[in-house]
Amino acid sequence: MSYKVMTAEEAATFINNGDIIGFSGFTPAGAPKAVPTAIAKRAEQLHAEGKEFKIGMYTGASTSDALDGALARANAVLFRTPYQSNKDMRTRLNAQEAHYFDMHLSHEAQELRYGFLPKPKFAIVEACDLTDDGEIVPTSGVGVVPTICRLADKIIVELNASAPKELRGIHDIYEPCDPPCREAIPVYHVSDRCGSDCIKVDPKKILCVVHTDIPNGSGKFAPVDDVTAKIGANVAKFLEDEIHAGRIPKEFLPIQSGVGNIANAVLGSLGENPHIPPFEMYTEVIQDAVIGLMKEGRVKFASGCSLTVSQPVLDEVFADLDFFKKHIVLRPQEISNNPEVARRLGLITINTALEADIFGNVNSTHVLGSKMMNGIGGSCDFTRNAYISIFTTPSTAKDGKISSIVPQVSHLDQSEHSVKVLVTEHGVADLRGKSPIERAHIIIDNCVAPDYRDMLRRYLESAPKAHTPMNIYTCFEMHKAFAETGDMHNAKL
Ligand code: 0RQ
Repeated sequence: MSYKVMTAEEAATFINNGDIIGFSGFTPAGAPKAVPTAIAKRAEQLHAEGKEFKIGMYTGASTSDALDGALARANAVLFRTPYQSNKDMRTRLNAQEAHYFDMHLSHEAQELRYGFLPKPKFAIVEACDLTDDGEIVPTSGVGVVPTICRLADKIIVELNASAPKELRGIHDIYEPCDPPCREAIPVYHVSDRCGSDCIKVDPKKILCVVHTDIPNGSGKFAPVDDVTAKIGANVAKFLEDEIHAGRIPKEFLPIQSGVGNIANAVLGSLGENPHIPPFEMYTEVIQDAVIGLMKEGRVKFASGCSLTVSQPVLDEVFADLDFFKKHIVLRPQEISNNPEVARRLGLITINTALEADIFGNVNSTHVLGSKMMNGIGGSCDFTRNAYISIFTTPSTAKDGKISSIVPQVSHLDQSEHSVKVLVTEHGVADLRGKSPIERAHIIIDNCVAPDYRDMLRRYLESAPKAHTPMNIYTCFEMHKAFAETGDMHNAKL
């Protein structure tokens, strides 16, 4: 290979205070690990010498502790976009020590190209293969890598031996032209391919190659418990009834499923339901449950942006690439989350709310309206353009001291106009074609935890009669009670 080979520490010396870096990957999958950790060490050394050192960071979505965690702990983050889910990064953002713009994942690449976001100076990308003529083959996650490689002045490649070169062929790399020249994205079926199997860059832009063999280190999912199992069963029963009612075609429609434990459990329930035919996924993160269902023939094909699976499951995929390359395609997030494609394919979208209100508005991001949890990720990309959009949430959090359903969401991510169905362990609220007052009654009766129902009914009665009844004096009483006493049961409603 004709590229300069360096250690991660040597590569990190290219990065200076104020530099803007685009990182590959999507979740820990496909994100570089050695160089970001070395940059964090460099930051700590420079800080110890009294020098300033912070970088601007673009990623596909969340990353690993070796990237987000290390840089956050080193206080080396100037700004961060579009999504994160790391404990230490979350602490920095909420302490206002790093700026964060939480944005729709499908928008990131085009906003970079449009010049709405400052251009990255460096792209630091993980690859399973790299050729002398500048072909970069990503590993298990794609994210925003085609765009950052094209826009960056220089590229540092982490060549990761833990991901086999034979992954080539699983990716479909496509970047649309920008308006006024954009054309239809030619994905008409979940398994359609419209791009290339690698990212092509000018080899002269490749600054150096760093060899690693660090695995993704994606965590395990929490085992399915009683609550998540009931949520999953409720979603599956709802979809089964929709097929019987003729509102979902018998051959079914592709599923998009969000991140986290609940999403993973819901998917498991869908797979187990004998009345739901084998299905396809058009989603962004392919989680453990999908791979299990694929082996059983319950998931026919999955299009995603990353393989966000636990290490044993990733090892299984790598061990049988002949099978999985026929059943999986990994795309850039601009395509996996594309509104045009989502609406064309007719996706059934299933995402998770932190809290919802009695009218169907959803907050997926902010605890008590102010503390950032993760970000919207791709949830709005899919929800707004779904065939049918479903939100799931356990009816309570923190041992029942928080009701996930409140009079008024403390922060709004998905509006009542986009949320069609709300599901908790207690039941399903089908909000389609319902007025705000009808929605309020259905949500309270079907989804709210029994011990919070009367409180919410009293709230609704206390609100002046109007199209969307709202008592501006008491709509945050439940949040206030939690902030003051640690328990929403103490709300004065
Ligand atoms: O707290 O971590 O201290 O235990 O929130 O909640 O129930 O474990 O749920 O792992 O599925 O995550 C919305 C955050 C749910 C995620 C969210 C507390 C609760 C717990 C986590 P602990 P659970 P999950 C496309 C889709 C936005 C992005 C998205 C998410 C912690 O799904 O980030 O949808 N979604 N992307 O105790 C205070 C409440 C709470 C609460 C729960 N009302 N108030 N805390 N918690 N409800 C994919 C991508 O974009 C990559």
